[in-house]
Amino acid sequence: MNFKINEMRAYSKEEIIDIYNKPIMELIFEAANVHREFHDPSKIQVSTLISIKTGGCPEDCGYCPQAARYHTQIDKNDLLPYETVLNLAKRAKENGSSRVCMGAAWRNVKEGEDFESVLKMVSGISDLNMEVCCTLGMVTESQATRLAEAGLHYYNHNLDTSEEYYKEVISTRGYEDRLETLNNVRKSALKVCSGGIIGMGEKIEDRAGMLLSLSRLDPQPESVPINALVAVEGTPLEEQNIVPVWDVIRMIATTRIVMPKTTVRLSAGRTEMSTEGQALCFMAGASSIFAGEKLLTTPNPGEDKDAEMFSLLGLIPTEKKKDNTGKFKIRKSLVEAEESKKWSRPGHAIERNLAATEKAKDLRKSLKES
Ligand code: SAM
Ligand code: DTB
Ligand code: SF4
Repeated sequence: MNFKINEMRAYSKEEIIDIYNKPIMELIFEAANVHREFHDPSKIQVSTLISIKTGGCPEDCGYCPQAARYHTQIDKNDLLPYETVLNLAKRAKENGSSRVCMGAAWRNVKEGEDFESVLKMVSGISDLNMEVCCTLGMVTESQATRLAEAGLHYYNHNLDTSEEYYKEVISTRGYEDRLETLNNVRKSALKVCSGGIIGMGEKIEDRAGMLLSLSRLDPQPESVPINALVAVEGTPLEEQNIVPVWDVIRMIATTRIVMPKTTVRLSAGRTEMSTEGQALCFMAGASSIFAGEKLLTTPNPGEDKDAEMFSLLGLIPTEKKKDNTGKFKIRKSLVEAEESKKWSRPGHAIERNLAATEKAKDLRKSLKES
């Protein structure tokens, strides 16, 4: 299930701006139609965030309460113990989540004890028959592959905003670094989760620019989180106004139209939204949320409130997608098949190599389909 852009309409930035600016009822109607074509509108995917390492981050992302250089009131912690994380994941499952997303306030993943612990957590949560996602900062291709082999399904790494506005928000790493991480994730068997934030002082052009960059990734991301800025005291963006709900709805609808097959997640900012506002986001194509009292460090509507909302709106939380642990076994044999291909002498159509090439093709096909 890869969303190749050549199978879909590639929108220009101007077209994306025009979609965003459509009369709101037209926009919601159009997005709802696209949504119904590719998704079941009665289903909602529920993920729970676990902040496995909180605060003390060396980066300067202007929105982030976890950057060490800002003076925010958060409870910092080093990497949580395996048992604590597994218990939190079990609780999330009991409360109806089908996926856990582990977040770490790291610039990038470093080889060593902590990474080995994260791999063990991934494996443990995957064994609970839950989907697992991680957001750990920048990753290399080999780290992404190791995460996939441990049982990870998704890797989240956001573009956050347009390439132009990005420099106003973050200086310690560039847009191209983000794209490189997404490329590394894409080369592994992991699914790509990448989106951004609105309400950081950006223009509509920047919102469209971010959607342009995301929609031109080939394949497009399987998951796109849309966050409304949670303006946290002590960060450079502390004085930003609450994002108008209509902007969130427009952003969700536009994302749905330009990336029809992607799962659009209504992410941070829900505490500021009414049930009616969220209902319009679901109508416009959002089909996933983060559950629980807390996102990583900031508040989120609790599970009870969401259960009430789902019941009112007739939304049914989805089960975990079919188990694809086998996929990683397939991946290993794919690597073996590719290696045996490398042993071939150019021009010599040795039977074994032909067979290995065919096998690799089949395996690649089944990987794409799963
Ligand atoms: N350190 C890792 C990284 O930057 O990739 C992972 C954690 S980071 C907190 C994950 C994402 O959360 C960010 O890329 C940003 O989109 C989102 N985020 C962080 N602070 C936020 C805030 N105050 N409001 C909305 N979204 C926020
Ligand atoms: C994403 O796009 N939003 C989530 C998840 N991916 C990691 C994080 C939101 C964080 C909001 C601020 C906080 O709670 O610290
Ligand atoms: Fe660090 Fe991630 Fe926060 Fe940026 S968004 S400061 S990288 S935790």
